[in-house]
Amino acid sequence: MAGVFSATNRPILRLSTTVPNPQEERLPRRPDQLADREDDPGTHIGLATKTHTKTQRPPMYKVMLLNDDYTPMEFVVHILERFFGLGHAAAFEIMLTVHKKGLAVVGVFSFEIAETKVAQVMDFARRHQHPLQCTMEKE
Ligand code: TYC
Repeated sequence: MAGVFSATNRPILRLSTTVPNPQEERLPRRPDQLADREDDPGTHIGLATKTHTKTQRPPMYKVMLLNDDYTPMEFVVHILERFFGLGHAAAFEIMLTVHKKGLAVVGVFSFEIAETKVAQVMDFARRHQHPLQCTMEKE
C-alpha cells in the first residue's frame, strides 16, 4: 500500500489522486455522464475515474519544561495547573519529574497551541523573575 506510515503502521501521509479506473470504464453510464459539456451536447463522454482520498494528520508538538536550580517548586506546580489544566497531584508529579530528570513533556499540541503555551509560560516566569525555561519540539 502506498503512503508514509508511522511506527504503529498508522498512515501519516495520505495522497489524494484521481486516476482512470478501467473497471468503471466498462460499466454502463448514468445519463448525467453521457453528456457533460454544455457546448457539445450528447457527444462527450467523460472518462470514468476513481478517487483515492487520503487524509494527512497535522504534525504535533511536545511542550517541555526544563529544570533549573532557582525556580520554586510551587511556582512550577502553579504553572502546570494554570496553563496546562492539570490537577494539583498531576502537576506536582510532573514538576518532580522535571526536578529529578532535568525535563519532562507536559503536553502535546498543534503548532499554534504549543507556541501559545510556551509564550505564556515564558512570559509568566519572566514577569515573576524566575529563570524557568519552556520549549517545544516536533513530535
Ligand atoms: N529544581 C527546582 C528547585 O529545586 C524546581 C524546579 C522544578 C524548577 C521544575 C524548574 O521546571 C522546573 N527549586
